[in-house]
Amino acid sequence: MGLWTSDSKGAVAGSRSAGGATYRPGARFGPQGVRRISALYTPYNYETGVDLREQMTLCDAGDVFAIPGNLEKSFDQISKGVSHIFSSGALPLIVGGDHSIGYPCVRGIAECTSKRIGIIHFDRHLDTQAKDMDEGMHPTPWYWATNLPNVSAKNLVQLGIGGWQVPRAGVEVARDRETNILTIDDIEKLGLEKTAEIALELAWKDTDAVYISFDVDSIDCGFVPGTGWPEPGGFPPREALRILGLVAAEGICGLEVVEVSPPYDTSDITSLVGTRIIVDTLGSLVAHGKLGAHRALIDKPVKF
Ligand SMILES: [Mn+2]
Repeated sequence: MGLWTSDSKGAVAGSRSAGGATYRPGARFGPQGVRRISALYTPYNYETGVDLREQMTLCDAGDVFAIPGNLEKSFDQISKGVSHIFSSGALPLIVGGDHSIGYPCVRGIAECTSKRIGIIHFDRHLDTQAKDMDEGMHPTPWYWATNLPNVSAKNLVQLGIGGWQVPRAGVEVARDRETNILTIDDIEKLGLEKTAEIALELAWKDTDAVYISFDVDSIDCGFVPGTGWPEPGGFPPREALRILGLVAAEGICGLEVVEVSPPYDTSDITSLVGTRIIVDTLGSLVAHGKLGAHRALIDKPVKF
């Protein structure tokens, strides 16, 4: 790692950590897939008129090395990388890796600030149980992240949850801790704008920053075959991107895109969705004047 410069406003870092996947592997190649297909894109968005190249220096900080078979050491590596990027003033944009990285990514930011952080989480799965297979696998990140002193489960907003892959152990924790869950059915009834409004209200209630975690499996598996736990019935990509743009408009302290698994992908379309999540978030931050706002949070910079 370490390719970014002090004047950069955004740093993309990959995480090869994929030891938290419980069945279908391959998310360690997610950063490669997103990098490869990102060659299709220009920095300019026609609908909004935003040209990212005019607004920011975007730097690829390389991959965080994970230690195969050792989740805790991998998590330490990831938190160090994220806190280093965040402390530099750059906005961390993390490409996973499986969803177990949600915990060390949020921890890396939370350690650099005394401020309180909310989380907006796109997923078909709750990911709130303490352990899976007796380890902190990919259904567990929010159990651990909401144990952090400045991250409350009451500011965790979980969008798109549903289907037949939500372990009941996670349901119990989500209810006990009072996370905020909107299923696909809820969102269909509320509409996209109202959903975003509710998500912002809950994630920002008594907090100073919001982190976005985007699991690509929140999108209907017909559009994202390259993922660990595909599940029919999720968001159409257009609707997920619309909500994402609306919630990013208030500013973020970091973004992660997880569970892109290129070995299962077809024509790189899942990696392409992953790329859109990053550029659409950046486009919204630029359009709403929120790029760089996260720097006000840094009051405990981490030095290595
Ligand atoms: Mn998921």
